[in-house]
Amino acid sequence: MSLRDLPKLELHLHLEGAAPPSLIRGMAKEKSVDISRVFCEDGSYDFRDFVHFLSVYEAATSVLKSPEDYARLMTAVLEESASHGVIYTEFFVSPDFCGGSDVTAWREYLHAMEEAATRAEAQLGIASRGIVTCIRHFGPDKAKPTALCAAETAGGWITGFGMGGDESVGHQGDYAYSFDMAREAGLRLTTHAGEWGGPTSVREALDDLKVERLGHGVQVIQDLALVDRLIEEDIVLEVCPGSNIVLGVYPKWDRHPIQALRERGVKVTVSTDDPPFFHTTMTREYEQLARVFGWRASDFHEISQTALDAAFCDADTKARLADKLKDHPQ
Ligand code: MCF
Ligand code: ZN
Repeated sequence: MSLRDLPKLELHLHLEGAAPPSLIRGMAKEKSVDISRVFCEDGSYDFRDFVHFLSVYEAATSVLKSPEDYARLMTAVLEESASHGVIYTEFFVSPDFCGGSDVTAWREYLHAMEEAATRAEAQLGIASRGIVTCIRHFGPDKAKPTALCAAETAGGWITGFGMGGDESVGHQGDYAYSFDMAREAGLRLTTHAGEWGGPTSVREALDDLKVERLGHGVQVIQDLALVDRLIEEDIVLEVCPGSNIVLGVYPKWDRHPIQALRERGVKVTVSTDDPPFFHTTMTREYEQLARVFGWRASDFHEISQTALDAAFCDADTKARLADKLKDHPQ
């Protein structure tokens, strides 16, 4: 079995975080922007810890200045994902980085991204959707115009609303106004919780934001009663093991709780988060899961089915993706 060829669904991918360093370096050169501090000598992204990662992410993103830049980025990322067998991707996209959460500017960026995504689907057979994402450490007031951008562009390619960033800042419930606005606009909801914030953050995400999926969510393992609640409420985890190891949430792959969560009955999916930052790809995540936990084709098929069920896309798209999963022998 070639793990690279297995059909994959990825529910947790930050668009700028998936940017190949060569693309960002090239754009910086074209625009004479000095972002040398973003890179190591070997050309990869350079950061020390989680908080530094967030600042390097934003510095790298600062060279993306126009809708055309975002179209180039979208094309490059979808080509790379398709080369790893990905048949469906959900992107976290941030109006804060695309025109400062001004709705008119956001529509232009979104149009460019959507066109690139439609082209990639026609040429490479990879489908995608967007989750408008507010950034926690920018604070609740910044999240409101972001949620307005989400509500104004809901339907079509934008099917979800979420939150990323530094979980140690404030509480999930501080963002309830924005999540309520997005829910009323018909968007599906997810938030980063239980990456750093432990079970308390997970509980707040469920109680105060009423999300149906959790970005990471893995620290729920510290509270088995809450694990039972995730199972009862059918909450799906967007687990990004390679990201957790590089950022130091867990020290080593064999200490990662993905397998323990799965064995207890939690619905898990697998994603890369910000692949070039974490020196990973979907193939590499699969290789590590096979090596460390002995996952086989049937395990990968199960998580793909979970991702398909939890995907924020329409029934027709799901039916097409289900056919692709069925076509692949186990
Ligand atoms: O999942 C990783 C680490 N945990 C939290 N947040 C992020 C991760 N990768 C990117 N982010 C955040 C970051 O604040 O999402 C934003 C970035 O600015 C982009 S959303 C398109
Ligand atoms: Zn993330």
